[in-house]
This record gives sequence, structure tokens and C-alpha cells, in this order.
Amino acid sequence: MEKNITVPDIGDFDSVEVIEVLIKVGDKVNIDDPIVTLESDKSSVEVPSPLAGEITSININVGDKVSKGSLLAELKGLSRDEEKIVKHEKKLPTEDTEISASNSIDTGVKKTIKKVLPQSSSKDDIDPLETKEWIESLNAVIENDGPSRASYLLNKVVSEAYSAGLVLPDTRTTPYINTIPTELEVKSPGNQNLEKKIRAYVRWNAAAMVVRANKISSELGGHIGTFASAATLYDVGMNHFWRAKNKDFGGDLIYFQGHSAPGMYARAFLEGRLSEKQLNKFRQEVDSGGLSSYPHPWLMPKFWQFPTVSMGLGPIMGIYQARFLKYLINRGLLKDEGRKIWVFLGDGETDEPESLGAISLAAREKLDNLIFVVNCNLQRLDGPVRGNGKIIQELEGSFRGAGWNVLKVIWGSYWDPLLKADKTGLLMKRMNEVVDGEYQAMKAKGGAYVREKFFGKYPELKELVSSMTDSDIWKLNRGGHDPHKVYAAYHAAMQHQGSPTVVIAKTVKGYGMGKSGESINTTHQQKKLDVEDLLYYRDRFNVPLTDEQVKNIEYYKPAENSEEIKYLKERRKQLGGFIPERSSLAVPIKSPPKDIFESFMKSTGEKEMSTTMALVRMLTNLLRDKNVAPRLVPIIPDEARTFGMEGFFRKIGIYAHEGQKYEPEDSEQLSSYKETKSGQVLEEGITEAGAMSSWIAAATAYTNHDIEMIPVYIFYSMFGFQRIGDFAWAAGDAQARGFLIGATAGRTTLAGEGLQHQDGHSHILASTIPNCVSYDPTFSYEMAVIFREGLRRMHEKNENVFYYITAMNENYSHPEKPKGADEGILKGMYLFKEYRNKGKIKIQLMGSGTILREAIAAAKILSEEYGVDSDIWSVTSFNELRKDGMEIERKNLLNPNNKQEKSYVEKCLEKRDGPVIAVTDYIRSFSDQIRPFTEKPFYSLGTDGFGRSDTRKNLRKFFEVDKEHIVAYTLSALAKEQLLGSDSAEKAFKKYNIDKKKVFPTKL
Ligand SMILES: Cc1ncc(C[n+]2csc(CCOP(=O)(O)OP(=O)(O)O)c2C)c(N)n1
Ligand SMILES: [Mg+2]
Repeated sequence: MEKNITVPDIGDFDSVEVIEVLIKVGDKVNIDDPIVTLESDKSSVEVPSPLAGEITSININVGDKVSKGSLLAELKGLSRDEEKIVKHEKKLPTEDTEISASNSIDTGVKKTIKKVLPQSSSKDDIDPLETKEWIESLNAVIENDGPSRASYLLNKVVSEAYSAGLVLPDTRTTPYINTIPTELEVKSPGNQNLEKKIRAYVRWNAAAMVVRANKISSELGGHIGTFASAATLYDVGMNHFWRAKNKDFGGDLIYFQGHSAPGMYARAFLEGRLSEKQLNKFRQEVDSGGLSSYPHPWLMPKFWQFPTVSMGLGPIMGIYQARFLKYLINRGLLKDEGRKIWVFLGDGETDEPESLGAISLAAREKLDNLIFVVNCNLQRLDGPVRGNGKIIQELEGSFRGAGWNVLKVIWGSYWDPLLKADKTGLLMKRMNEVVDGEYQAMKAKGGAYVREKFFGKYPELKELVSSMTDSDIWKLNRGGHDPHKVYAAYHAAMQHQGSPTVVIAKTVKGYGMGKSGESINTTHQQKKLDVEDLLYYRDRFNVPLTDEQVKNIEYYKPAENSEEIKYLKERRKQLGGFIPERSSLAVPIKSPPKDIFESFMKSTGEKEMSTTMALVRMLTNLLRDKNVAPRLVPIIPDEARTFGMEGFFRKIGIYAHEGQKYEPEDSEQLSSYKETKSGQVLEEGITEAGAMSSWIAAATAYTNHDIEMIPVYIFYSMFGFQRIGDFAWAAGDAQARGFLIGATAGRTTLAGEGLQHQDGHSHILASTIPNCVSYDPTFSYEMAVIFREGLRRMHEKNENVFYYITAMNENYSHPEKPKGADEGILKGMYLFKEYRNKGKIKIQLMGSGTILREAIAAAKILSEEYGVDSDIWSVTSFNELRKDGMEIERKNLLNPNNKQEKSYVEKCLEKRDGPVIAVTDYIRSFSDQIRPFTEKPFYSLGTDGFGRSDTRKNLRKFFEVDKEHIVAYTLSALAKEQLLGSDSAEKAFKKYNIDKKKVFPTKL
């Protein structure tokens, strides 16, 4: 049966151009195979075949204009069965099933629940007997009908009460006690005695390492207090939960709190992975063999996986890492092995907006592969985190509100009997009312102080501890230092399904440091311990070192065949290997054949387009390459339509873990909003920090998931490095590979958006990151050459660099690639055109981005009207030219006796005449970067100053980068160089109405 393929609803456009015909008569096509590519002046989109069959005729040619309903081709169905007409049918999602998130606390123990113990009456209870009956009824339901029936009844009662207008209690928080009742704690199978010893040695060696480094020089710094508070939190994970990557398993991913790095080194030392010599070189990284101050994959590429020390980045990167892991699984690129992402953060660190900024996304995405551990030692650097409040309660409220499973680990086991004996409920009341500032002071001041200040407030509580000595009271430990409590919480976190889990653990900063730093405000900065402090620390944790050894600050490592070392290694063996460890087994991606890029090398003729459109078209082409297509990860923060990328929605789908539960408003259209579980586009919403975190996850998938991915994150260039610069720095550290595309770039090219949008400096910011390779191309062939090389360098050759490319929204026609330009395009400059008319005077005119076109126009005027010839250089990367120039200059300075080498800039310019005039849409320091690498006089024009909204023409005039200013300033420069009289310049200033009294734009 013959069928027509027509243009579907293409949105707002009336008549659009056919730019590619992707079929031939006789081709067999499947449903959704692309038939033609259409392009409006903003975006390009492929039309998919609505049915399977054989093409019998083609009714359009490249260049034709078509509208909705235009006949594109005819097709013969192969057989009735195969003719599945999918004509934009109103299809409701079927592929995704909902997993309902459980809001209840999942302790990991199924079908058991603690009985509710009636508390003794408080003065608010006017009828204790009635209260008791209620509680007994509840217990009866739990016993007879089970916990879910009990929950149902409670919920029902609450909603009835709500409807009746009762003011219900605020339930954001629960009482200030552990979430998991003692009876329901799952017991650790470990040998507690050995684990305690191991922990003590790790603690000792971590502290010794810092103290030793500071003996070498107090400049070296380091931290003892942070790890001292977190040792148990890490140790329990290392001994029992964290599974390493090996040939059978992808590995759990652990984001360690940056300042606890010494603890990880100390453990690796016991494991035999680091030597004493390396420990002695803590924070001495200049000569090889040192240990980096914090987790820096760049400096320790076989050890650290995640740069976390800039506070707040770890938590949000961890969330998006967990999300990206699900993305890879849902797209069928990775097996679901139940891997977990663990993120450790400080309680002070939660002040950072980035730390908590994406927690609702984590719950919305049901990231049950994510476990946060917040180490609440109640202190940050200067003092208490919330002296007047309770950080644990505050965090519980935030995380519960966002939909997380919250597990509070506040009190250690020594408190259990007291809590059990608390018949009046007063102990819990006291726990609730004490603020963090007091809790901190209590841990700094000893048992007698706690007796008086904590228990002493109520006679009943004082009585409760009357038989305990001050030392017993002092031993009442906090949950985060109790391996049993921590084990139970981690176990529960591992079992929990349907939402992410946060373990909020209460600890003591500088735990065990005594007067030198336990719970005192200056703990964070403590890096020097005197002999007395060290002896105290040794005794506190029973480290078997003599006084002499302590004085020498010796490390302690038991013999290889000792119980402790055997146990520690055996535990790691059982868990699949060591952690942290960084490696990659990813297979490189073969670069696509040249023909994918071929169309960009030709002139577009009259046809105008922006480099953004060219890039989007290139990505569309790449989606036809079988190696590249599945690995592309387009990442967009709510700007797809701005960049003409809406065609991707339908073509490759937007990732949505629950698929699409609604019929989109625009379902009839070709670019309809299609969300799907296997979607490829990461449509991030309005979060640059989130989008960048996604990009980093994808850009490091080659090491964290052993799969090479190609992330392409497209954003307003102003909201790139300026907004997320610290993430970009972390990406460099993590050796990310991928593309960052600064779209709508250039201070005068974006035009109407004004001061906060118009970017004239992102390239300068990009240039500060050593492994970021950046380009500001003008023409589509430049973009194609650069992008292809990026694919080759990063994803085929696995170079640890990442690309920043600016793309513009100005439409113009693109010429054919000049012969042999490739090398120069990649190195940073090439000769675009030479004017060799009659003129005796010559200039070297450089430009980049859209402003190169102003330079080209200026060159024509200069030649035709003023007899000034020019060599026009398209400078694709001042940043790359500078790198080359600096390196050569250094080499020459180091070798004054050798033949001096030439920088690439010099090689290009040495045989050419005249001064350099460089003009860009960026601040002058961008082009000034290459000034030292040529002996020629050098003049820069650029867009220094705040942007503002106006037309491109007016903006270019304002910033003095339009062709008229280029002409006038060039003539003036020539006068200065005494190559021309000054009257030409003066005439030009007059002719172009250039107001010499205008204030310099930086002052306006
Ligand atoms: C973005 C950023 N700002 C500031 C710092 C400096 N800094 C290092 S540790 C610290 C305090 C950390 O407190 P907390 O998160 O509670 O961790 P703790 O050491 O108490 O476990 C600060 C402010 C940093 N590392 N990163
Ligand atoms: Mg803290």
C-alpha cells in the first residue's frame, strides 16, 4: 500500500527549508528513521518516517521550502503487519512503572517494629489513663494487624484531625534521639576488638602525618580535628560496606570530606598501599611522591576520584553522580548492580547553598543509590555551626521536607540504659532543649561539668546518673563514635529503597585530642601537637608505642602477619579491593569519519546561519554515527529553544526516570516535549550548578563507570565560567573530558539582553584552567574542525583536556574553508584572506568570533578607500596561542645559547608587514595575551565595560569594535607608527561621527 510522508506540525514556522534529503528511492526505512532535515532561521530538525516501508518516490529537493502538510516522499508498506502507523498517535506512556517512595523510616529490618512504650505522664497530659489506652490500642494493632495497618490508622486519624481544623504538631523533626530504636539495630558481624585497634592506628598515623609535616615547615598545614571526628564513620564503611571496583563489579563511589584526607592516607598505609616515605611527604607535592593536601585526582591520579575540598561541590556533584548512574542504567549502557554513591560532608559545609541546593532533585529522582553522611561535630572552622540551635534537627527538617530517608545517629550505646530508664521522659526533653553551643562546651569540659550542666537541671535526671562516676558520665558517647550505631545506620541505608538516605551523625570535633583540641573552637586549625598532647593521644587510644617512639612521632604499623593487618586486608578483599582507587577500563570511541563534518567545510552561499545552528546541526549529524551517537549526552539548563535544540526532544528524548505520565501539550508537533526513561537529553531546569555537576559526572564516566561518554553542555556563556567557575576548576582536577559550549557569546553579539547577560570575558576565565582548551570560532568550518579534533583528542586518544567553545546567535553566511586551514584553526590562528591591491601600507588584522566579520569588512574599506592592505587572521584561540607563546619563551630563556625557537604567533607574522590590530567581542586582555609574542606594534580593540541592551550595531559602535571604529583606529595606529599621515585618521573620525569626547566605556 502506498503512503505519503508529509511535513508534520513544525511549530511556529510557516515555510522552512529542506537542507538535507536523507533517503533515496528504493531505501528501506523503519519507523522514526530520519527522512529529511528541515531548517528554520533558528533551528534544524529531522522529520522521522511515520511508517516502515520502501521509498518509492521523493518529492522535494535540498533548498525547497516546505510547510505543514507538504509531501516529502512516498513509501510502500512492506507488509500489512509491518505497517505500524505511528502518526503522532496520542500515546500515553507505557514503559515506566512507578516505584512508590516510602516516607517511612526503613531500618533494614523487615516486618519488625518496636512496640510503643508509654511514657510517664507530663504536666501537659490531663488524662494519663486515656493516653495509656490510646497507646495500648496502638500496640494491639501493631501486634495483631502489623505495622502497615497501624500506619494506615494513624494517617487516617491525622487526616481526620486535619479536616476537623485541629492544629497539628510540626512534624518536620523527630525527637533528639536516634532514628533506629536500639531493639531494631542490626548488629555488626565484625570483630570489634580488632576494628577498635585498627581505628586507633589509623587515627594515630593520620595525626602523626600532619604533625610531622608541620615539623618540616609550619607552612604545610593539615588537619587533625576533622578526621578525628569522622574516623568511625569511615572505618565502618571501609570494613563492612564499601565495595571496590573490580572485574566483577563497578564499585561504590565515595566522596570523602576533603579535610579528612589524612585519615584515608593513614588507612592506605596500613593496607600497604602507601609507604612511610610517602606519608612523610604529606603536602609536599612539588617533587614527585608526595601526598596531596586534599583529594586531588590531578595530583594523585591513581588514588583520588573526587575533588571535594571546595566545600559544597562534593554534595551536589555526588547527587548528580547518583542521577547519572541511574541515567546510564536506564539508557541500557550499564548494568544495574546496586552500586551506591556515598557522600561525606561536614555540618558546616551544609551552609553552602550548593550542599543542600539539589536535595529535592535527589528525592524527586528517587535516588536510592545515594547515601549522604553528615558529620555533625557541631563545629566549623571558627566556632559552632549553630550555637543557638541544633544543626542535626535543622538538617533533619530540610532533608525530610525534601523527601529523604533520614537516619539520625545521635547517641552512642552508653546512653541506651539511661534512655531506657528514663521513665519520666525528662531525659529526652533535656536532650531536646540543650542547644549545640552547650553540647560543644560539655565535650570540652569533662564529666563533672556534664553532670552539673546537663543532668543537673532536673533533680530526676541528676538522680538518674547518681551512681555513675564523672568518668562514667564522660564516657557517654555520641552516636558517630559508636561503631554499633554507625553500622546499624549504614545497614539500614543500604537496604532502603525509593528515596535517598542521609545519615546525620553526631560527633566531637578533635575527638580524643584532649586539651589540645577536643571540642574547642580552635580545633580546626590544630596541626601541631606537643609531646604531652601526643602522649595523651597515644594513651587515649592505646596505641602500642613507647614514649620514645611517641617523641619521635613514629608511625605505627603492626606486622604483616598480625591479626589487625590480616583482618583489615581480609575485609577489603571481601569487599572487592581497595578504596579509594582511580582507574579506567573504558574503551575509546572511534572518531567519526570526515564526511560527517564535510558539509560544514563548504560555503553556505547566500544562506545565513549562526555558529550555534551549525553546532546543533553537527550534533544532529553525529547522532547518525553509530559509535558516537549513544555516547553523546546533551545537557541543557532550560534553554534548548534559545539554542535551537528543541528538535532533540523528540529525536532522542529527554531523560525522565518515570517516563512521561502526561500527554504533552504539543504532542502533535515534530519537536514535542518527549520525556522518556531511556531519554538521552539531560534537560536540567534552571540550575547551572546542577547542569555542570551532570556534565562532570558524564565527563568522568570513563573512570567512574568505565564507559567513555561525550557530554556537551550548552549554556549562556555569561552563566558559564562566571557562575560555575569553581566546578570548572574541579572538572579540571577530575580530568573531565567533554565539551562546554558557551552559547549566545560575545558582549555585543547577544545584543538585547543587557548587562547581566552579555559576556565579554568567559574566555579569560576559561584560560585560567590549565587543561581547558578554548576556542572562539567565527565560521561553521572552524567549529567543525575544532569539534572533530576535540572528539579525537579527548574521546579517541583519551587526552585529559576539556573543550570550551563559544557559539554565537548572529546569522550570517559562511565561506568555504580555505585550503590548508585546519592546522592553523587548531593552533589558534590562520590566514583567512590577504588584501594585496595597490597599497604600500600593510596591517595585520586579527579578529575572532563574530567580530572577525567586522574586521573583514574594515579590511575592504581600508583597501578600497584608504589604500591600506591587510592580512586578515582568523584567531580561533588567543588562549591556545598564549600557551604556545609562553612555553616557547620559557624554553628560549632557559637556553640562551641555543638557536631561539619561534612561537606560532611569530612564525605566522614574522614575514609580514605592518602593525597588528586585534579585535574581539571580549575585553582587550583577551587579545592582549599574545602581545609579547610578536615584535610588531600591537593594538587591541575590545569590549571592556559593562554590557547593556541595544541593537548589535549600536553596541558595536558603543564598544568601538564595529568596522568604522576598526578603520579609524587602524588609520590612527598607522599615523602613530609614522606609516601614514594623521589626516586620514582625523578624516575617518569625522566621517564616522566618532565622538572623541565620549568617555571610555569602562566608566559608563
Ligand atoms: C568553598 C570553601 N570555603 C571555605 C573553605 C575553608 N574551610 C575549610 S574547612 C572549613 C570548616 C569546615 O567545617 P565543617 O564542614 O563543619 O567540617 P568539619 O571540619 O567540622 O568536619 C572551612 C570554612 C573551603 N574549604 N571551601
Ligand atoms: Mg563540623
